[in-house]
Parts: sequence; C-alpha cells; structure tokens
Amino acid sequence: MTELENTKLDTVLYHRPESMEDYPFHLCPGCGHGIVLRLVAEVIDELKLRERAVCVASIGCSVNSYHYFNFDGLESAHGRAPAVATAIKRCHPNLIPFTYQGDGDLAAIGTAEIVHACARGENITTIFANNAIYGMTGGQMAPTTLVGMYSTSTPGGRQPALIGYPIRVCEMLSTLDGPAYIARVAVHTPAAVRKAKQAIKLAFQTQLAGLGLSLVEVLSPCPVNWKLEPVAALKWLAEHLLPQYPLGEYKVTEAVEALKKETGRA
Ligand SMILES: Cc1ncc(C[n+]2csc(CCOP(=O)(O)OP(=O)(O)O)c2C)c(N)n1
Ligand code: SF4
Repeated sequence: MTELENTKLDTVLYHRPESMEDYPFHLCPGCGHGIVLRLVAEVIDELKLRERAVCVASIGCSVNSYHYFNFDGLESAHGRAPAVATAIKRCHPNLIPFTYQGDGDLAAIGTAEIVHACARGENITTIFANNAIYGMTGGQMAPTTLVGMYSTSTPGGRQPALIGYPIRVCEMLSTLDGPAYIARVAVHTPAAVRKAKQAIKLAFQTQLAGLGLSLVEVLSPCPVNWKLEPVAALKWLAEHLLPQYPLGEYKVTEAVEALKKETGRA
C-alpha cells in the first residue's frame, strides 16, 4: 500500500495555523506576502509563542497583518518598526516582538532604523519581504529595484547614472557587529519555501535564546506591479532577483551556530 492509500480519509493534512485568523487575505493573487505571513504563523505555533509574540507591522502591503495574525500586533509609522520593536523588547523582555517590513519600508524611509537596531544588536527579529518595488502605492522604484527594471517611477527602466544602484540589505547589515543571524531566502518554489521556514524559525529561536538581532530577507513576488502572471512572476524572481540577491546565510555568530547544532540543523 502506498503512503497515500494508507492515509485515513479523515486525516487532516493541511490546516490553518492557530496563529492565523480565519480572515480573507486582501493580497493580490500570487503575492508572496501570503506565503511569508503563513510561514511566520506556523513557526509561532511550533515554538508555542502565540501568547508572547508581537508583530510590529510597518507600512506597505503587509500592513493588514494584524487582521491575519491571531496574536498581538501593532502598526508603526513607515520604516520605524525596528524602533518600536526595540521599545517593546526593552520594556517587556519576555515578549517576542518581530517586525514585518517591505523593501520600500525597510530599505528606503526606514534605513536608519534597521541600521541602528542592527548596530545596537537589539534582541528582536525582522522579517523583511523584498519584492524589489513599492507594492502598495502602485509600483514605484524601491532601493532594491534592479538596474534596468521597469517601475512606474522609472518607466524607461532604472538607470544607475540617474538613480544609483540597488541596495543589498543582507550584505550591508552583515558588516555590522550587532546582528546575530542574517539570512536571505525566497518563496518561489516549494523547496525554497521549506528553507525559508527553517530560516524564519532559527531567527525566532535566536531571539528566544537572547542571542541578538535576527533578520530574514525573503525574496517575494509582486506579480501585479511586475506586470506578470503569478507563475511567470515566480520564474522572473528566479531569473532576475536571485542573481542580484543570492540566497544564503550572511551572518551566523558562533552562538547561533551552537544553537543550530542543538536544534539539529547544522
Ligand atoms: C510617511 C509615509 N510616507 C509615504 C507613505 C506611502 N507609502 C505607503 S506604502 C509605501 C511603500 C511600501 O512599499 P514596500 O515597503 O516595498 O512594501 P510592499 O507594499 O511592496 O509590500 C509608501 C511609500 C506612507 N504611508 N507614509
Ligand atoms: S501589490 Fe504586490 S505586494 Fe501588494 S498585495 Fe499586490 S502582489 Fe502583493
């Protein structure tokens, strides 16, 4: 008998995590945010953090996350989520605050916030959804927009001579001494989604162990503003975003290495 034939008809193979509300996503079809938000909820469930987690949502298409998450959350001003999460952690060390930020939010208006939170080595977690564009406001150029890439504010493609080059956030922040764990993952294939979940879990475990700031950048499709069908957007991500933003771990302190061994992931 195959494993599938062996599966009882009433076996639940897929269910909504307890950390997610039964609330319809407002996101566009094929948007990566839905996958990332669900991964965060699964991790919060698995680590039994629902009573301690606090999502600090910032401004962008992720902003409605307080409707989706079934745990505490609040919204910060655009780009300021790391400062708000810092305050929560310092005032309530037992809570597990994390920021959920887009690339316009984290790498443009919020650059100073994340750089200084990293430099201070705050014991918080950042989930950074990079779709290389301002999604919510209609597809303007973000600091992460690729050279030559179309956006509504670079209709002829991003020209470095005029607007400069894309910022590689993980590479830049990993030069600082403060962060404990920095990784870049993606959600364009099932295998990539599984790896993304492992990184998100390790990021929360890093905070739980008090090891310092953890940041996971997730390359995430925005089919609507990339002007692509959802499946074509996944292919475009692999062909264009991955070469500019290679996946991998950019900063893993010795303490986080030890944690990985402890949790069987080394
Ligand atoms: C102080 C301030 N400036 C500008 C805006 C307008 N605004 C809303 S969302 C956004 C960009 C969001 O882009 P990103 O962070 O990449 O998130 P995405 O929507 O792509 O997930 C901007 C500029 C704002 N809400 N507040
Ligand atoms: S505009 Fe882009 S990032 Fe925003 S919900 Fe739609 S697909 Fe997602």
